[in-house]
Amino acid sequence: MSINFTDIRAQFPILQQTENGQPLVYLDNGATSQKPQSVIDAITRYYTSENANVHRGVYGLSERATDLFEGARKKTRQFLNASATQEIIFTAGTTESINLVASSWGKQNLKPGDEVIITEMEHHSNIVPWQFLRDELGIILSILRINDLGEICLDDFKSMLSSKTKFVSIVHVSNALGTINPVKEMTALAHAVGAKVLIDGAQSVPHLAVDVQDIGCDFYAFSAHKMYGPTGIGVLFGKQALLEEMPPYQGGGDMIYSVTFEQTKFNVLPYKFEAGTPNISGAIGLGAAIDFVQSIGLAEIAEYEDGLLKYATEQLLTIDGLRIIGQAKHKGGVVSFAIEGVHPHDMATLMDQDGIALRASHHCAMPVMQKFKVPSTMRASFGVYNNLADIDCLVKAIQEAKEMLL
Ligand code: 7TS
Repeated sequence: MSINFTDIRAQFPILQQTENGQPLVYLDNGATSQKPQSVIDAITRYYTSENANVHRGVYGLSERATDLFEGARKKTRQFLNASATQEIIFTAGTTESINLVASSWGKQNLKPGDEVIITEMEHHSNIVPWQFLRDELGIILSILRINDLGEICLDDFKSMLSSKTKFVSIVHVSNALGTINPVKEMTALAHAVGAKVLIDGAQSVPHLAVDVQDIGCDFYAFSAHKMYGPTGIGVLFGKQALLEEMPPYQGGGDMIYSVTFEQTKFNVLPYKFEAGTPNISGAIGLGAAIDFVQSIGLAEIAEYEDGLLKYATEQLLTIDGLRIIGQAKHKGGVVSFAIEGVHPHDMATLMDQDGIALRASHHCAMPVMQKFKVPSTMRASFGVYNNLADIDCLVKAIQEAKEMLL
């Protein structure tokens, strides 16, 4: 099915503006996506006529705000196909979701000598929290290496797993390489040795359909701002039985059932993990973002963006000296590349003059840069409003910039 692009693009006010006198070509969706009018409107409407704190007031306004907030949780449950709303914890984003699991589940369940496995293609937010635990608890942090195409090998993974492996934390779609990992197979393999599994879905939820029950993972983390929603809000899905056993991550209001100076009884799920006034407008914006992607259809989005990826790959490879970093068989809409003799930052600066937002960075995945022996790469990452003309524009601008720089 083909998406009507002009319509989708027209829903994003920012894409109507110019940058440096040129129409904005936004190709940094891996960092954050732009927001459609429906998301902006939902947040504005909340602050204009629905604002009150949630779960507290018995007056109508607070009840309406609570309904909207909890309505967003219901949408998120359905979006991930989780089995209960108790399994949906609102966090500040993927980073906080992973830190929550490392801190709460990790400290309760891991002891010296236990092993946590991550892959070589993780974002720093799925490396550093586990290093904290390694240094604090004396656990072993093992790295599943990737091949020169930027893929993991399931046989390598199988051979690493043992009764010492207690936790596996893996990225679903790599932000630096675009690789889509076989998370369902990896989850089954990890479960076979009794390990729990977290999937970092920051780069997957906007681009492909995710079903946490089908994957079978114990935890799934994502951020709203990469899927057309606001910043400062994200989700941790966790299996209810595990979340029930885990201690709270932070203490404060809303996460308690009763408090005396001697003892505090904690609230039920999901509130046990949501201390303090939550990001109400953020959750409402996330709900609107879910409505937005579902109105198009995740399968349609995945197919459309795959077309963009294939076209971009083909066109970029016509540029002399350009090397694509990350050539996995299964890839999401991310193309990382290096051009012989060109510093990525110089290129991105020149792109900006043409109104093109192109990322030049280590993409918070420094070990990936180390593996491919580059300090950084240029990265074009696609969203549902990008089109072939954006890619043509990018390729033409790179050709011109290359002539200036070399
Ligand atoms: N995991 C992955 C795979 C990511 O791509 C990112 C952010 C995060 C976790 C962290 O998400 P946050 O919302 O908590 O910050 N990735 C990027 C990027 O590629 N460019 O800027 C941020």
